[in-house]
Amino acid sequence: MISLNGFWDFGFSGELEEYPGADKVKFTTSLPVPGCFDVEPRFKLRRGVGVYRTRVVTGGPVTLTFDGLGPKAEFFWDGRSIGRCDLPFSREVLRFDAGAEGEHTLIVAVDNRADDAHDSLFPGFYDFYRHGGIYRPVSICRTPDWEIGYVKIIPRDIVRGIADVTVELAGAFPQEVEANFSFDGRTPEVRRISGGRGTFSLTVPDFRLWSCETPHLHRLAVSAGGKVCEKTFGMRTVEAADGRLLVNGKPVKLLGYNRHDCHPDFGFAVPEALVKRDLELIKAQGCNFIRGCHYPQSETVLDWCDRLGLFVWEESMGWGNGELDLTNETFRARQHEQTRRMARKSVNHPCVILEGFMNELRSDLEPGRTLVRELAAILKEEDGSRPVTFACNIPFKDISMPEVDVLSFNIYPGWYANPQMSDVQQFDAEGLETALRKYETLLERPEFKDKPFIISEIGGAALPGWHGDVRWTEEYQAELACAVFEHVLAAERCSGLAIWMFCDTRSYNDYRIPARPRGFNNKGLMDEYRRPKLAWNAVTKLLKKAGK
Ligand code: ADA
Repeated sequence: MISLNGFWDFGFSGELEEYPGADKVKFTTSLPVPGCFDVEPRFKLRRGVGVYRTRVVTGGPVTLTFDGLGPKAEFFWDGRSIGRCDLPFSREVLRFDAGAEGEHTLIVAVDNRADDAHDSLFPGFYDFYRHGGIYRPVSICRTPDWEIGYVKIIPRDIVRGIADVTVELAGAFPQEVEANFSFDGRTPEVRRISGGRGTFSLTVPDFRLWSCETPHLHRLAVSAGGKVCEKTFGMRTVEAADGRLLVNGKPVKLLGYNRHDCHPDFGFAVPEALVKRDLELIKAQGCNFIRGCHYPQSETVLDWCDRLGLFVWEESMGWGNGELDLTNETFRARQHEQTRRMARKSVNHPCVILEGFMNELRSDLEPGRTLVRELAAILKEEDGSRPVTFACNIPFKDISMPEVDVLSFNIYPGWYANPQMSDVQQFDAEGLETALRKYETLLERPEFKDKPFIISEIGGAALPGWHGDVRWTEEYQAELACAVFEHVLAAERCSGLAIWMFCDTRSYNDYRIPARPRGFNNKGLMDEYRRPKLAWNAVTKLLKKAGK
């Protein structure tokens, strides 16, 4: 496996012309991969086709892997198109014949031009900037005749330390092969794999539980016929039962933030060291949870949450999708595919305790409910060991929540107008409490009684450095955030909170996404460069006092 990360030649084909084809582009500079071209000073926030080029020495059948890019792309090998990407943030695996041994040219044409088609997974009206680039690592290898293509480890019994291990072989694999399963470098257990697939219940020797407090990780090396595949995993269980979220059989309260994996200087290609720092800040504050909004997460995020002990809600892409998207066959097929790929990619990460999709879809419509049912079924089929949810912003009108395991509300009392609080300029603690209680009456419905409940978004904006006691000031935001944390800490029926949001994130400020001064969603408790606002410090104090 060769990493193709590094500097690639780059040429920009402007926004007005038709895309001329990769071979007609002038390569004027070099840019880093992973990276987003529209954060570079020369191309800042420009729309067009960014063309990346590199040279690769190889030959014969190869497997080229992109861990995530977007919003759209086409791939060319020696000038010939070898595939497209319409699933932003998803892993793309291309298998093709690279031709004769020697030097070859790989071109990736990344398209961030306006695209509001109803089949698009990343149209321009979402409330987070549509950066163009190769967001995540790229690698290539010579395709072996066959390989251990997939290993899924599902902890089943955390008293005796038993995990169900599924192995799938890929390529021209032998019909019968002996496989060795070695945990943490110990003497292997031997099983036979017939027909390229098998599931085995195996005991993890001297296992230790994974939890937020003790994030112990184990390794499993599977080897068969000279091939090896190694995975890291954790022993822990997650259940939604009796209205509670249980991790390792014990009720947990999730406390944390929505986090966009984004930075003004790097777009969606946030360097590993910065990702690590973000997550450490959240953990050090006394929180235990992030909602990775609103797309499949990078391996960097998930690896670090595994190690640090932070719970993660991971979700496939969606943002307020309405009827025209929900009834578009291509859109639905892309949702299915992205959700399936996400589940398979993340299955062994113990940090992922909730799987979701379709943030704030029109869950009051029949096509919305059908899609929720289909996506939940895909997650159950691929994984089945984690509760499934989606963030609902219309809980009183919704018809889709009965299809999932956990109820998650995106609600904004104290910010967006609502019956209790429209026109209120100063923070009204009583109004907030009344509004929250009203939402919680929904939990008494018989079909919801046994489902855990989470506040998946809540918050208000503060312009960094803007002071006073009315909306948009740091003081107002701090009062709101503290009141919400206090409410959730005291509310028995509430299994979690993800404040909207960790830090300010680039968006737009136009007719479709108005009230985004500076072009940012300003509801971060930190600004976009991770400088704390008053609310961050106030919440830190509050959590410390609460013993977190
Ligand atoms: C929604 C949405 C977020 C963000 C938020 C806001 O609930 O899910 O992405 O746009 O509202 O700031 O209004």
